[in-house]
Amino acid sequence: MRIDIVTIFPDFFGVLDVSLLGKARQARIIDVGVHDLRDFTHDRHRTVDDTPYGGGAGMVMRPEPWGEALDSVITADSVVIFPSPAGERFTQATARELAGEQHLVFGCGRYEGIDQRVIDHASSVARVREISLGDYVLNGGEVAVMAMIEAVGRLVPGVIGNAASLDEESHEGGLLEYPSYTKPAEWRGREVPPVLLSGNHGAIAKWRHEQQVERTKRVRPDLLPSAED
Ligand code: 6GU
Repeated sequence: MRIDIVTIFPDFFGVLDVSLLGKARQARIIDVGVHDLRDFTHDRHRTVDDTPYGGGAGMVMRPEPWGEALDSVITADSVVIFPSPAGERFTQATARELAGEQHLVFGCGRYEGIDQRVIDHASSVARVREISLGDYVLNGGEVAVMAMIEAVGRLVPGVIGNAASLDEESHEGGLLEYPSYTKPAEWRGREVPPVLLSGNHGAIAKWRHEQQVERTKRVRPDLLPSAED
């Protein structure tokens, strides 16, 4: 998979060198290019924003540098993602869809957003999605894009050694994960649930499923199918 990121804060993405994604980059499973939006300006001050037409607070990102930056990375096969609190919600299903793509382009907006014509133009040359992490506001798209890249990247074949570990985690199968335990069997007076020491794989699977349902009901009832469905 190829990932291109356009941002005015390229330094944010230094963390992509470490951990699992860093290894995936070294192994060339995931190729990442980070592009400084200001490199596509032509004035002495490298201006990327201006006041909004129609008035109002804040600044809007000007279309010209965005147009040139996106022209340099987008192809007809790209999926272009604009992180935005006004976008569709990012879920594990979104991550799975994006993990199947060959080329993702992330356009990180700042200030009050990007001139709408940039999104409209990108939509005329490639598939475009405006995506939100959730119902809260971040200062810019950079941190959101980092989260999306981590969620997508770990689903790309070869990034995680043990693919089976992907099947049992929270949000795969619509339930939250069951609690996990390791040695020692007793710690500070707290014991590991005896069923996990029983060697009875049927009983263990049943207990884990019950734990998933109980935890989901308690903290995320919205994930369970409603009684009328
Ligand atoms: Cl994707 N961007 C920004 N700026 N704020 C957000 C977000 C994205 N998702 C939630 N809040």
